[in-house]
Amino acid sequence: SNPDFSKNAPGLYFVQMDQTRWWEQEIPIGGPIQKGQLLTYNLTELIKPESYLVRLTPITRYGEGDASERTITYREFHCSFEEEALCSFSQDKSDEFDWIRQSGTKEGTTYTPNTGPSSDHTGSSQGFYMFIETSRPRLEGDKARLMSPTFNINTKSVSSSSASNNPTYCFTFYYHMFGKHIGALNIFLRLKGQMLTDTLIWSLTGNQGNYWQQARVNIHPTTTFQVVMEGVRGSGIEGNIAIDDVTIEEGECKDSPMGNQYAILYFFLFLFPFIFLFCFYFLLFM
Ligand SMILES: [Ca+2]
Ligand SMILES: [Ca+2]
Repeated sequence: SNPDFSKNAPGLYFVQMDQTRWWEQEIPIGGPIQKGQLLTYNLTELIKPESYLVRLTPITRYGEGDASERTITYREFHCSFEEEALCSFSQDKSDEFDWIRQSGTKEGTTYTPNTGPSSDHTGSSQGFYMFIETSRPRLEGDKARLMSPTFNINTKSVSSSSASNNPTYCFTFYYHMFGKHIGALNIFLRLKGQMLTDTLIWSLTGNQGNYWQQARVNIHPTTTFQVVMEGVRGSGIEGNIAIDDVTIEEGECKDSPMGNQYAILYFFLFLFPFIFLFCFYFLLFM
């Protein structure tokens, strides 16, 4: 007999590996569901461990069905702001204004000419990014803070030779700061110990040109942490600051792969005349 989900909701249980506690959530189902229908559900309250064990139990009118389990592992956080859920980034409520999610096409948004990117970091005008709108009623010095989801530190990955006992993470993002009234972009590491402490880990002020650039910062959180991205309004309306493609990865920041490609290219361009001369010499005189 076909299970009937219409009366009850499947139960979703998940456990953070290395911890013993199960969280339990009920997934609300709007109406009867069809065979083969894809249901999606976002787990939002997670703090980042190495992996989760997720168990899904259907609850039908006849009782609980067979549960299925799956382990979900991830080591890297990446947010390109393509989804409205913002990868569980959240807006600070104690500041003056909010970051806005927008694509290069800027449909349905107010737009100050000559500032703000025409495409997201990937070059797509359909791609989304986050930005601060600095036209009225914003005033100089107004701040908008965007807070990352909360991450657990992975104490197991620490090498024994390391002097400190805390793992290193590489935090990267792309920024676009173009306009004559650009204020500042400040990045804080927020430690969520017994007290909240914010430490400034990166800051840039003023016009940086009409293109996306990447910032890379090694961070050394000692406890559960968030990264807070703060845009500060400058002296006028041409000061939209945009960000995109935020990542947090275990380990130290590496050189960008682009840099390495250029290094290899320059190496061969440098060698080419010598190779050419050698071949020429070989053909003529050997
Ligand atoms: Ca994007
Ligand atoms: Ca805000």
